[in-house]
Amino acid sequence: MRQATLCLLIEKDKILLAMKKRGFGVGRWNGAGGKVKDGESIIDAMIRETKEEIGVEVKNPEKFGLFHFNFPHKPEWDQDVHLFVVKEWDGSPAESEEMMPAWFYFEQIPYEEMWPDDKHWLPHVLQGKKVEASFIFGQGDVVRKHNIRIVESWI
Ligand code: 8OG
Repeated sequence: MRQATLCLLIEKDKILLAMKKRGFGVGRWNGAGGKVKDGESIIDAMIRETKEEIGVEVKNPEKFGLFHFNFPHKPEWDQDVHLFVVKEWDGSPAESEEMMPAWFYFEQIPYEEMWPDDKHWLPHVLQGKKVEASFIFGQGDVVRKHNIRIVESWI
């Protein structure tokens, strides 16, 4: 299964999201991240993508989620995504060719302009819970089935 990363910067009651300007997920607010390259570790991929997409150097990332995304009508989109929450970093978030970052208060998160699964798991993560979840998507990126499990710690 293809592996990808997702990085969410959190500062007190605010989260950094970035508008995806091109490629997969274009037009949606999301964390930085992308595909893990051959021979690259998951954590190195997350650090690299976050630097490339929003210009910050991640410090002390903590793994908060593992997602299994399935698209039965488009299996080439299937992937596992590893979520990291980051509370320390160097540099200021900046726009790149791929993403335009902005801070949102937790209560103003634009769920309707995000991947439709995010509303199911992000509230848990904002409460400090770690999650493993599966999502099956139908045509039009509708969530057909989902399953979320709170994880105490990663093996
Ligand atoms: O390299 P590429 O642009 O394909 O990476 C896709 C990015 O989108 C990567 O950071 C993982 C992330 N991503 C998915 N699916 C979902 C999803 O359903 N919700 C969120 N929040 N992010 C997702 O690939």
